[in-house]
Amino acid sequence: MSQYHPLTPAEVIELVRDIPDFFSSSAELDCQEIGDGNLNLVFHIQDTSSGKSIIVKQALPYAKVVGESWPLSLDRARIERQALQEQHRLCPGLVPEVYDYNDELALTIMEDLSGYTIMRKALIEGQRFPEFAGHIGQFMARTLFLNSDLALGPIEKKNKVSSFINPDQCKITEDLIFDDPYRLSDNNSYSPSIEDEAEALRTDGQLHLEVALLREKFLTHAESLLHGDLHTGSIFVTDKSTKVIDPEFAYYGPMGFDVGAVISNLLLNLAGQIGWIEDTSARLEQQRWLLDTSMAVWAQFEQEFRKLWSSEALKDPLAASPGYQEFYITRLLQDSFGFAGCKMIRRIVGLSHVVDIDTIADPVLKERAERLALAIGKALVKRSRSVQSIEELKDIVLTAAAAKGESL
Ligand code: SR1
Ligand code: MG
Repeated sequence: MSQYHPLTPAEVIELVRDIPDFFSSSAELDCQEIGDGNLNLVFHIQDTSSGKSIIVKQALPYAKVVGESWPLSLDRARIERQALQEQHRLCPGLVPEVYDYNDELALTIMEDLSGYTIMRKALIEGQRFPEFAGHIGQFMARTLFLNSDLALGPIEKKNKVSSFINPDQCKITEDLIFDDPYRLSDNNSYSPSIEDEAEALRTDGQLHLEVALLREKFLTHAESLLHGDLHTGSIFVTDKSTKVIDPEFAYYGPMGFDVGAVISNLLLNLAGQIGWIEDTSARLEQQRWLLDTSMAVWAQFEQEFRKLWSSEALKDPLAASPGYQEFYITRLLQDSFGFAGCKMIRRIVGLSHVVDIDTIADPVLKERAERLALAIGKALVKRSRSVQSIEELKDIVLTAAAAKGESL
């Protein structure tokens, strides 16, 4: 079975029986393909009597969301698996465990997260997760700091950069985040009611300059091993626990790309609440929680990052230079704002949207949410190079909302 082909559920069952000490030899196994993402097959296998379960994720050699006309390298499965193992090593409670893998079949066998909910879905339902900011702040601080030049020696760092070269996935990001939204492209999709907004994105020179500078960072700043696609669909939650999955876009890039991903997805949900919570005061309360949580994500990340700087940046005497840490953190904050803005814009007019906004049934409310998300996204990009404090996030969001006639 080792030659690559997309597996059938029957083949998957055969494969997982070989994992030592997991299922008993007499177990009745049920296997369902449950993948609802853009790129891969995901199989859920369960022992029907004990309930014990496991996940098998297999990469397809093309983008499932588009079809075989968009080929993708299967090496991304190896990259995803190695990134998962690395993230699990650094944050064992925040990442599922990898049990086994087969690089030829482009598959990873890992811990099942039944009992968890996809964060995006939970946020749409109006749930809140008080522990989330602390968990994700710690995940990002540890994975980003400890894989950067601040913590690694020069040879180890370059070896890591080379094993996480991920060209096909990076090209998807370049095209879908930094290119398509700002030009006419067959990849784009949005309803005709916001054609004026799409047209404005294509003609806004000030915005284009900022996006060009952010794209340059994405292409050239190999600061750390990123998750690369850290949206709320890649995060599983319960009241007390958070697990980060799906790092198939992992590569060495600018740290703010991950931080911005988390913030942007909370703010996309904030905009989407226009269409989800009818009662005004309940909606405002949820939106305030989302804004406060976006700021708390940064605060928790910054706190943990600074702690690591004090305890771990020992290999680099220059890391203690006066002012360096402040400069580094401020630049990281600015990058996070800029990438957050780019990620909001692409989810409204680009190829791949978010259900937080896309599945709002009332077209009028959906359009209001889209316009609010675009206003916040554009303001984040345009303000990114001058931002000095996370407090400015509140001002950006409230000002953009007021300009669109939305009270927050
Ligand atoms: C063709 S893949 C589209 C998007 O799905 C992934 O989650 C990434 O965000 C990518 O940009
Ligand atoms: Mg994904």
